[in-house]
Amino acid sequence: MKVSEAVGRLLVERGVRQVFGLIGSGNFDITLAMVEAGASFASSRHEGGAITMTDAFGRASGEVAACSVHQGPGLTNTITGLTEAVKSRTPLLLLAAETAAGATRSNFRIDQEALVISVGAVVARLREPATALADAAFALQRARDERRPIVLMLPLDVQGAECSSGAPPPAQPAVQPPEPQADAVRKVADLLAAAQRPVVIGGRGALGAGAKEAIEELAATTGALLATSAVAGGLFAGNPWSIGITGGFATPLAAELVSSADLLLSFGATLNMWSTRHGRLVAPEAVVVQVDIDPEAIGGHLHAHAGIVGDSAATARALTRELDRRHQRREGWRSRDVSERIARGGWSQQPFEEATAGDSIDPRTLSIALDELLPAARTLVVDSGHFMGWPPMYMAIAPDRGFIFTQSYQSIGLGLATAIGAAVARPERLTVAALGDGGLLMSLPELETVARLGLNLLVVVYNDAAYGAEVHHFGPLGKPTDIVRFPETDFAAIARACGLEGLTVRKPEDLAPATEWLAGDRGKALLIDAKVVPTVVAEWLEEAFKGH
Ligand SMILES: Cc1ncc(C[n+]2csc(CCOP(=O)(O)OP(=O)(O)O)c2C)c(N)n1
Ligand SMILES: [Mg+2]
Repeated sequence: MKVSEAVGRLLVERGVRQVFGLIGSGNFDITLAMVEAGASFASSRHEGGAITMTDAFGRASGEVAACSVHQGPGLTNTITGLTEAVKSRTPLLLLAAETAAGATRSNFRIDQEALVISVGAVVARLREPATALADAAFALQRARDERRPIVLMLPLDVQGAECSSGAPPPAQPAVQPPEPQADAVRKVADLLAAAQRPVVIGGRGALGAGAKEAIEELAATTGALLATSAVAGGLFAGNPWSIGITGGFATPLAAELVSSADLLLSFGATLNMWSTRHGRLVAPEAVVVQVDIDPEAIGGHLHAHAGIVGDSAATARALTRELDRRHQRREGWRSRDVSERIARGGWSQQPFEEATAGDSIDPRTLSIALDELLPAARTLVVDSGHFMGWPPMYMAIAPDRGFIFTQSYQSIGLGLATAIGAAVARPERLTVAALGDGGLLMSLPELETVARLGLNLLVVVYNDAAYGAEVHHFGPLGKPTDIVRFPETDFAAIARACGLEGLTVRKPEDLAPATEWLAGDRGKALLIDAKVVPTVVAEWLEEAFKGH
C-alpha cells in the first residue's frame, strides 16, 4: 500500500470524520483514501474557504477536522484562514501536499515550512515511508493535545512510495489540562470572599466540556453576574444572571454593571481592548483575576491582581469547593432589583430612532425582525465589518456553541465559509450567516458550495454598497470616501444563479417569503439581500476608533 493511502486510512481510524479541501494531483490519493475509509469530504471552491470551513467545523462540533490542499498555491490560498485558526487556537489538521525535496525547479515549489511558521502554525511532515504513519499519528495527536492547527506536509515522493512503516504507534489518551494549584485557588477564594459585586467573564477557554456548568455554580456561590467575551457569546444563554457579551457589543446595562464590578474573574478570556473597551469598562479599583491554561494570557492586556493557570472547568470547581469548605455563600448582586433590570436590559428593549425609509431598512429593525422570525435553535455566524455588531446585539444567541465568530485575525470575508463549516457540523439546526456586502463579494465562490452541499443555511447580507467600516472611519475625519463605496450589487440574482433562493429586502414586510421558506423543506438555502440604511452608525465602532 502507498504511503498516501495508509496515512489517509490511519487518520480516519484515529477519528478524523470530516475533510474539507480542494483537490489537485498532490492530495487526490490521500483524500480519496480518507473518503474510502469512511470520512465525509466537502470540496470548497477556493482553499481559503476550505481552511475556514475546517476551523468552523471544529468550533461548532468540538471535533478535529482535516483540510486537504494541493502543494504550492493550494497552501498559499489557505494562509488568511490558517492565521485565524492559529490565533483562535482551533485544533485542526491541514494536510498540505509538498514538492519532493529534490524537485527544486518545480513550478509549485516554495518554502512551505517558512510560510506557515510565519503565521504561527506548527509544522509536521511525513519524513520517510518508514516513519509516515507515526508522523501522521503524532501530528493529529498534537492538534488535539496542544489545541492548535498543525500543518502536516506531505512530500510527493514520500506519498508515492510503498509504506514500510509497519504497525502505527498506539493511540495515546488525550493529555489532561493542568490542575489549578491549591495556594492559587486559596488566594482567589480570599478575593472572591471579599467581593460584593463580582462579574465572571467566560471566554473562548470556557467553551469546553463542563466549564459552563462549573462556572455557573461558582457564580451562584459568590452572587456573581455572568458575562462573555464576544467569541463566547451565548455561553450562559438562559441563565437569569447572564448579562450577555461584555465590551463593544455590551448593552448599556451590561456596560454599567461590568464597570461597577469590584471584582472581575475571567475564565479563558484575555480581557483585551474589545471585551473591556480599551480598559474603560474596568473600574480603577476593581480586582482583576484571570484563569487560563496559558500563563502568558494572565495579565497580558490588563494588570491582573491574581491568576490561576488551569483549565476553566477544573478551576471553577476547585474554587467552589474551597468556598464551600469555608461556608462562604454570598448574595453578591443577585437582588430582585438587578434581576428585573437584566430582564428589561436587552438591546431589542432599548428604544432607537427608526431609520427605515424609502428603499432601505434600518439594520437594527432587520435584525429584530429576523430574531422573531427564525427558530431559536440556530447557529449564528457573523463576518467582520461595521455591520457585525447588529446580529449578536439584536438576535438571541442559542446555547451550546450558538455563535461562531472567526474574528481573531480581524479579516473580512471568512463569514460565509465559517457558516458552511458550522452548518456541516450541526445540520440539525439552522445556520444563519450574517455578512457584509464586502465580505460576501470576497468569498463569493463558496455560494456554489452552499447550494451543492444542500445546507440548512440562511445568508443575510447587510448590504450598504460600501466598505462601511471604512466609510464611518474616514468620513468623519473629513476625507472623501468614494474609494470605499460601490455601485449596487444584486445579491439575490447572484444567489439564484448559484442555486440558492434569493430575496431582496428593503422594509420588514419584504421578509414574508422568508417565513414561507422557513416553513417549507428548505431544499435550497436562502439568501436575503437586505439593502440597509447606510447612515445608521454603530456606537461600538465609534468607540473602537477612539482607542486607535
Ligand atoms: C481581508 C481584509 N481586508 C480589508 C480589511 C479592512 N476592512 C475592515 S472592515 C472592511 C469593510 C467590510 O465591508 P462589508 O463587508 O461590506 O461590511 P460593512 O463594513 O460595510 O458593514 C474592510 C475593508 C480587513 N479587515 N480584512
Ligand atoms: Mg458594506
